Amino acid sequence: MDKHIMKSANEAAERIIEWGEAHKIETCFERAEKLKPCPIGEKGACCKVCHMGPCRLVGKNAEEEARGVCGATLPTVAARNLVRMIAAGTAAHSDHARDMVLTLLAAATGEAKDFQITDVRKLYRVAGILGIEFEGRPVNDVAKDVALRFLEDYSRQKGEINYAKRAPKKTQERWRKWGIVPRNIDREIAEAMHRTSVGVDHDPDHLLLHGLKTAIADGWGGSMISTDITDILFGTPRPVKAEASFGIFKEDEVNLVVHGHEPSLAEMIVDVASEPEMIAYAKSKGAKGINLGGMCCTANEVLMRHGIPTAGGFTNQELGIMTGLVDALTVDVQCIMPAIAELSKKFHTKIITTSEKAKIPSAVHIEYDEHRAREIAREIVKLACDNYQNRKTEGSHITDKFPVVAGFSHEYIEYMQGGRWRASFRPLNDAIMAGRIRGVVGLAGCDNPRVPSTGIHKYLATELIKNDVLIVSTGCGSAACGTAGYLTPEMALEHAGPGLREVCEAIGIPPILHLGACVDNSRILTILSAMAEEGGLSDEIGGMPGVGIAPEWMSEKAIAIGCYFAASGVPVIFGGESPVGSSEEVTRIMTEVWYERFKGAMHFEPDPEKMLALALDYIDKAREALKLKK
Ligand code: XCC
Repeated sequence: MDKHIMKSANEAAERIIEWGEAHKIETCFERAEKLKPCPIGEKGACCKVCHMGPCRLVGKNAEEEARGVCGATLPTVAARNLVRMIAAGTAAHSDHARDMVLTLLAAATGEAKDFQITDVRKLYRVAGILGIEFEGRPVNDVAKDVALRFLEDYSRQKGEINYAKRAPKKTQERWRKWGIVPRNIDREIAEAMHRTSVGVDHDPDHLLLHGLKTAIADGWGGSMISTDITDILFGTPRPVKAEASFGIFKEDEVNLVVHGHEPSLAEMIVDVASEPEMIAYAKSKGAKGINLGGMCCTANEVLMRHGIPTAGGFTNQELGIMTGLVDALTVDVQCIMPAIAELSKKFHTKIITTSEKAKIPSAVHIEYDEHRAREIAREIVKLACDNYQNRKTEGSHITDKFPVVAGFSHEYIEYMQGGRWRASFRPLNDAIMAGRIRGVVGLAGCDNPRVPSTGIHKYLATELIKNDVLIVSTGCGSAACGTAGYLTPEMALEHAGPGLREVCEAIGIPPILHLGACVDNSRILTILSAMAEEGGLSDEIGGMPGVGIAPEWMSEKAIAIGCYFAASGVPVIFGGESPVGSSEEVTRIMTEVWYERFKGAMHFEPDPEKMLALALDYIDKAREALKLKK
C-alpha cells in the first residue's frame, strides 16, 4: 500500500487535495512532487547572466576552482544571483507602493473621486515625519505634498530616501558607515541589475552590500510608504474579528474572492458589495447576498481594515477554487499562480485579472483604473453575481473555519499599551526586561508546497509562544496561523508560557499579533525603532531580543524582506535550501560578516527544530548582552 504523504499541514486543505487527487485534478502539490528543483540552480551555482553559458559551477572544489567562461567564481555567481532576487523583490513591493503614491496624489487632486483621505491623523503623522507643514492647511493639500514628497523617493539622484531617518540613530550610523543608505528606490534596483550583469561587479561582499542597500530601499522605502499610504487612504487598522479557512464560503450567497496584493480595487469592491443595489442584483440571480473573501495579501489588507474573512495563503488559491463555491476570483499582482485559469475551467469560477501589469491567458480581464474605481468594482461584483447561476455541485465543500483577531497596526499596539494619551512601548519593553516576554519573533513569509504546507509555521508558532516569545506575523505566515485557529486570545491560555500568558491576559491580546500584509513588515521596523527609542533594551534595532523567521518562503520578495531586516539589525532565519548554499564564502558574509557590521544575519535552515533552537539562541544571547533577567 502507498504510504500517504501529507501535502498540507492544514486539515481542510489536505481534504481538498485528496478530493482533487481522486478526481484527477492537479495542484501545485503534485507539480512540486513531479518537478524536483534543479540542484545546481537551487544553491545559486548556475550563472545565466550572459549567453556564453549558462555556466554551472559545480564539482568537488567548485568554490576554489570552478570558473564560468568569463572567469566568474562561485562566490561571485551566488552573490549575483541573490542580489537579483533582492532587486526583483524590492521592485515588486515598491512598484505596488508607487501605485499607492499615485492613488494618493489622484485622490488629493480630486482626479480619483472615489477615494478620500480616511485617516487624517495618520496623514498628519506622516506629514510630520516628512517635515511637511499640516496645521491649518486643507487636508488634500497636505496629502498632495505628501504624495509628491514620496515620489522623490523614486527620482532623487543623490541623497537619502525620506524614511531612512525613521531608523534609530545608531542603525543609521551603521548604514552610513557601510554606504548602504538608499538614494532612491528605482536607482538601487537599476544599479543592482547593472552590477550583476556580465562583467561588472565581481566582489561578493561588495555585491551583497549593494543588495542590502536595495533591500533597505524596500523596507524603509517602498514597503513603509505603501503601509502608510494605505492607512491614510483606507484607515489605520485596529483589532477586528473575522474568520479564516475554506468554510468562509457560503452555499447560498455569491462568493467573490479578492487575491493578490493591492488594496485599492479590493477596498472599492468591499464598499460596492454592500450597496443595496448590488445586493438586490445578487438576489435577482437567486443568491441570498454577496459574500466577500480574500486570499494572500489582498486578503490581509481587507481583513485588517474590514474583517473580510480569508480563505488563506498562497497554497490555498487552487484549493479555494476546488471547493466549487467561488463564483469569481479577482487577481491583481504577485503570488498568483497562473494555474488557476486552467483549473477554473473545470469548475464554474471566473478568474478576473485586473492589473494592467498582469494578464493570464484565458482569464477575463477587467482593467482597474483608479479614476473609475467604483464603476469597475461594480462591473466585477455583477459578473460574480451573474456567474452564481452557473454554479455546479462539483467541488469539495469544506465547512471548517476558525475565528481570528487581526488588525494590529503599530499605532494600535502603541495605543493598547497606554491609551490615547499615554500610548507608548514602555509596557512591552518592561515585560521583556522582566523576562515575562523572552523575546519577539516576526513569523512571516509564504507557505510552500515543498513542505507539508503551513506546517512549519504552525510548529514554530506553538513552540515559540510556549517559550514566552511574542509573535508578530504578516503575509501568509498570518494566513497559516489564522487557518489553523491560532489567531485568537484563547491561544494564549492554551499554549503560551506563563509569562507571555500573563501579558496577553493583562492587555487582552492574542500571543500572535497579525500585523497585516507583507508590505506591513515595515510595521515591525517601526515597532522595533520605537522599542529602541523607549529605552531599557538596545538603543538600536541590532541587539534586541528579536528574530525574523520565514520558514516556508518561496518568493523573491521574501528574500528582499529578510535582507532589509538583516541590514536593520535583526537575525533572520529562512527555511528550505539556501539559495547561496553552494558558496561558503557568501554564506559566511551573510551570517558572520553582516552580524559584525549590522548585528543582523541571514541564515537558511531547513530543519524546523534547528530553526527554533537558533531563534531562541539569538534571543537568549541578546538578553545576556543586555544583562536582562533570565
Ligand atoms: Fe506571496 Fe504576500 Fe509569500 Fe504569501 S507571503 S506567498 S510573497 S502573498 Ni508575502
